[in-house]
Amino acid sequence: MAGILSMILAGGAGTRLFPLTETRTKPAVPFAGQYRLIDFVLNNFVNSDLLKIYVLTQFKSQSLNIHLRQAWHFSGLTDHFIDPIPAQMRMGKRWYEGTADAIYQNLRLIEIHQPDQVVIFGSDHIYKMNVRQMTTFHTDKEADLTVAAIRVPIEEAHQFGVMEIDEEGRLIGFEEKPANPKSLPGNPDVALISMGNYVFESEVLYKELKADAKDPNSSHDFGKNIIPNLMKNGNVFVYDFANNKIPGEKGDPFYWRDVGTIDAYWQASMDLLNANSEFNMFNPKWPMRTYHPTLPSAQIFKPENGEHNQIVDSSIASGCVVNGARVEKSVLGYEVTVEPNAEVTESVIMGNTVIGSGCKLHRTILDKNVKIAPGTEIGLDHDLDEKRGFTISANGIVTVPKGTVVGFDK
Ligand code: ADQ
Ligand code: ADP
Repeated sequence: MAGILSMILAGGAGTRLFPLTETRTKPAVPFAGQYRLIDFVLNNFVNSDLLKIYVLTQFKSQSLNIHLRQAWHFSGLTDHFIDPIPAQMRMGKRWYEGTADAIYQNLRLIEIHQPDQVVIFGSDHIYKMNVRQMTTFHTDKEADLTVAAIRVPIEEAHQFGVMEIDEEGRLIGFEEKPANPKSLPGNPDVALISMGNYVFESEVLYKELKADAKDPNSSHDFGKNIIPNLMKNGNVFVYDFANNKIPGEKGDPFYWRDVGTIDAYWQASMDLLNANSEFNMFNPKWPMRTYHPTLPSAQIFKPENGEHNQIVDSSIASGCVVNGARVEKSVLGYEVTVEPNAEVTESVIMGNTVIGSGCKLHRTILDKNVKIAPGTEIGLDHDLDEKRGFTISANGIVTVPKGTVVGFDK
């Protein structure tokens, strides 16, 4: 049956997010307590009623695969699926070389389904998008390729594909990660950039990928090769994210964050902790699905010594116990215990962690399975944190790797 086939690129190594990506691929990095990064794009597809989805994986995909099975597996109708596809070296003894090569090596899947269009999205961003509005725009324009676009401050534009369009929205200029990005006409402070989300006519995609595979000078990447080539010879349009409408949305509908670095990841985590958060997780017309383990509700106890809890502007997942502690502007993922007199401020605690009594954690990310001895301080003395082997970001966020035990005698 013809229609739309969706392919999600989920193979990113995420080197700039190290050490959070030491044991797992970037789309599997936990976020906002109960979620993983890939949940955001998958919710976009499912809420847009696009339910034929392949998730292309490559590096360290074990925890992503398990998450997909636990959170996103459905059975019944055989033409509705969310299937992880591991890299399988179908085109020779090599892993995926670039994003276009990841799709090229899986062209067989497109042949099987014979869709009219193939929708290809990345999986590293926090945003909501009604993907159907983009595919409708693509069909109305009779485009070969449509690229989703958003405006960003000019100083951030060098990290992205920077685009120029004509009055009709046709792509007339594209530079992947330029040193000197072009601004929007009449607006020197802002650039129009690619969100890394594409809608292709199947036949065009097929032809372009076959030709690209033969080019020995290509990096086999959508941003570096396929888009600039097709722009010269084809009908390429730009879908402006500012036109996207989410039903019932109360937050900033154009919130979009690339959480590619520790600082961006931390900031996006903090963004969720306002009563009027820019990114609204509470829209019943746009449910945010994920995996929910069998855990009791979070418990806030007053311990016997009478310490009081002080919890403000925070997000606390199931299985947590806060025992007479201060938790401010922080995310506690599944199964975090915070003991009496501890202080956790502006921090992200991913889960399965004990923070001992009297600890102080400030602007710190604890990956999963960390144990902190009573009285330990993290995030207050960066020299000490560095000596302990923790990572300090440009903006001073301390990240403690998965499974670290801090402060206990060896
Ligand atoms: P980048 O941010 O550099 O640029 P890239 O590393 O190409 O993005 O990753 C795009 C997506 O593909 C991510 O979801 C990633 O996980 C996945 N991916 C990366 N390598 C992969 C591989 N080998 N196999 C499978 N999946 C892989 C892109 C565009 C820019 C655009 C930004 C927006 O090239 O033009 O501006 O995304 O963030
Ligand atoms: P992450 O730190 O990314 O959450 P985990 O090690 O917790 O990674 O693994 C994620 C998921 O995979 C969890 O549901 C966990 O129970 C499961 N898991 C991890 N390793 C294995 C394994 N070897 N066999 C079965 N399940 C596993």
